[in-house]
Amino acid sequence: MKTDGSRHLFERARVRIPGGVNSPVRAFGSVGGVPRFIHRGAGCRIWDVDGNEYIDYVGSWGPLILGHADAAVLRSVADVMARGTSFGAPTELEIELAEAICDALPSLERVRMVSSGTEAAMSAVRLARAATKRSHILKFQGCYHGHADGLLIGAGSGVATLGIPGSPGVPPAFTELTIQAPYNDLAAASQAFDRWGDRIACIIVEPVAGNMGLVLPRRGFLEGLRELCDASGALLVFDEVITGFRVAWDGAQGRTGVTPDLTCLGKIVGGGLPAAAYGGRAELMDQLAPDGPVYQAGTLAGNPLAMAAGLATLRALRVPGVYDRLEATSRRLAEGLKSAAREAGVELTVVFMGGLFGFFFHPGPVRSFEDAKKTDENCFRRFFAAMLERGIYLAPSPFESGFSSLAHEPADIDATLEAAQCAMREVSPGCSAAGRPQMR
Ligand code: KE4
Repeated sequence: MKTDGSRHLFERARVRIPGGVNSPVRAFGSVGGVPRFIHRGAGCRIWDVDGNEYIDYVGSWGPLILGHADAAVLRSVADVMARGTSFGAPTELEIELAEAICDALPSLERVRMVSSGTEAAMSAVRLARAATKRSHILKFQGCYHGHADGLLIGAGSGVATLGIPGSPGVPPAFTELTIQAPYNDLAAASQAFDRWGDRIACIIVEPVAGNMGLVLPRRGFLEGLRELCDASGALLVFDEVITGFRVAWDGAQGRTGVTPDLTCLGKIVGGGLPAAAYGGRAELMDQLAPDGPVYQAGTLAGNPLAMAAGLATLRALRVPGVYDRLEATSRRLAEGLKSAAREAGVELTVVFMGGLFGFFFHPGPVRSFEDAKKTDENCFRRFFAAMLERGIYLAPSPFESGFSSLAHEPADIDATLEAAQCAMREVSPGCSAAGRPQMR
């Protein structure tokens, strides 16, 4: 596959942009090779600067659930853009999107727009601390809530421990108020409350975890977190930046029946433009400035273009059968990958829910970050390269999820699974059934 154009652009990018990218995962560090510089996208496909075509399962990491350059989204953005791009003053579009979000998620009486999922999670945590007058928060290993200092926590041990900085530049003092426990480990979460209970302001959790590969909540896990919060006066924050409007119209909270006190949203609500949100009951959200004392602000929060793209996207998702269709696509992908692996003698664990799918080169089950780290990363790297060579663009890391869209037609899935059968056969000699590379 010709990649000279991407290679030259990557070299040029590195002169002025750290690592040549504006977000680390795009540099292909986990998989090697030349990150593809994209020229254009349409539907479920993208084309790089060398003219190579790919069926895309990243979709800008989740926002493009309708596919690239969706006509209705582009039309909405163009109509709004003709009247100006941003005012730093309220617009009716912000009200319309807030009303649409609150209609979809009954646990949200109020919602505040921000410009990234990081801002949404950071602000929700600040609000939870203010509302409870408590200092500590509990998160789970392998869950990612953006790069705010107090949420950038190093991989922890098998029990509930106070966080250690996950990045240079984050002083220990900034993470000592963050408790971390293994995902799906209710006992560890309970121990955290035994130890820090009346100091815990909130639990923040991905109700379906999409940042360690795709890991589903075990039966009773989310319900147990709800009970721990109710018993202690802590708030339950669902980070639905990935799952919101992706696993169901009413998100993971709708699918699981567990109601959080605050919800973070992102990605799809901006329809591919920079927008995210957080919301919850009025008695919590009304504590935010300007009505309340809890400060949070943003120059481009509620930007009209992003509101237009988000509204057009939600309008297209509010059609009966959309999520059945999305889940059927994800199911076909997951099951097709599973059978391709089986035919090639490779052990693969597959997961899917709504417009999300994931796979691990590991016999499974995968219920935590510790489990996920047992995936055969070498096998993933070679499988990723083999699929990319065949025009299939997967997430360039074993610890991310796959994103299906309404633009992925059956013929695209057929093509993907045909490529997967060849790729699995190609990589199988180095991937053993136990998920460990055989002695070569
Ligand atoms: P952003 O600040 O990147 O908009 O959102 C942060 C965030 C918050 N919560 C969850 C559950 C998330 O998945 C994210 C960001 N997701 C990653 C992909 N795993 C974005 C891709 C990237 O970092 O480039």
